[in-house]
Amino acid sequence: SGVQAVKVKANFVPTKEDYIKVYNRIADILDVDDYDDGSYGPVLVRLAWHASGTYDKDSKTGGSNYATMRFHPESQHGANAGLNVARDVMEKVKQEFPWISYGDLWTLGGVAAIQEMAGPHIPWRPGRIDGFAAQATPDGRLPDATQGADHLRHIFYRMGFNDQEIVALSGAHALGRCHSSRSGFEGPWTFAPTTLTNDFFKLLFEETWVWKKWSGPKQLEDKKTRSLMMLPTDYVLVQDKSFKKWAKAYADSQDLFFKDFSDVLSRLFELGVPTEQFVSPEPWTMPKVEEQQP
Ligand code: ZEM
Repeated sequence: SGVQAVKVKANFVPTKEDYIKVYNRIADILDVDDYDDGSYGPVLVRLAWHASGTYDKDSKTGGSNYATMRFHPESQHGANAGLNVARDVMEKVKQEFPWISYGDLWTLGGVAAIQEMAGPHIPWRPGRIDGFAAQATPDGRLPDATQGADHLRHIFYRMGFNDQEIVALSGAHALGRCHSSRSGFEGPWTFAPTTLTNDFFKLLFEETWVWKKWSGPKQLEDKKTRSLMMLPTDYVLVQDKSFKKWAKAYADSQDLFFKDFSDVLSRLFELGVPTEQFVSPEPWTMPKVEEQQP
């Protein structure tokens, strides 16, 4: 009977193999013909980041645990404009794997997207639980791209990150693009926005950046092709002395960037999750599709 079927499902305890199935499903649906640069990958990374980056280390509120961006008003916060696209993509996966929590699904989506876009492994483990609208944090916890170094430090120190980690995290802007309909800004940071590289840092140093003349918010464009962009907060990474040291190190070594990016992203995606909730004492390495046995 139907009652029995529900009972069987409630007793289901997923293993690492089950999470790999979810990973593979996400990997399957990343590439599309009719969206942006041909991949949902970048916007899925942005969803995982915005779900996690609301964390405040002092009050221990926010972070990826409760996936509160599902609810009004957090879903409508200005910083989250356009992330309905990513939540809709993830919802299709949720229908197929209803046992996974939204927080686990969204962070695993970020991990799968980065790894399948040629990035490093991002150690990850499940354990986030679905929460309620009342657990959402107030608007204003995510960074504002029009601001400077003080603001970046204020926002990221609150999450528990240091200058080196702020710079490493910013390297995610090798991926994706700005949409004037979402943030007001426009354009990609690199020529290969669906492949993770250290090009974001290289371009910051190698190109001449000039203020774009347009009616939109203040952003920079590369003088040579005028097809790439930098946000004011990206540009401070080569203006502030402490940030610049790390930006140069990452421009010089993609290996160093990948190692530091992996470490800091793994931590970012676990912000706000009580340790005892995790099903395993250490994060797992989820194999890329190309690394799995056929
Ligand atoms: Zn972003 N980001 N971000 N970011 N971000 C945008 C897009 C993307 C800032 C920011 O204001 C913006 C991190 C840090 C910071 C991604 C990942 C990560 C956009 C464009 C803006 C305005 C949104 C749009 O119009 O669609 C600021 C100020 C940051 C402070 C340092 C961190 C950390 C990230 C992940 C680790 C990604 C992947 C995108 C591209 C999304 C897409 O749809 O292509």
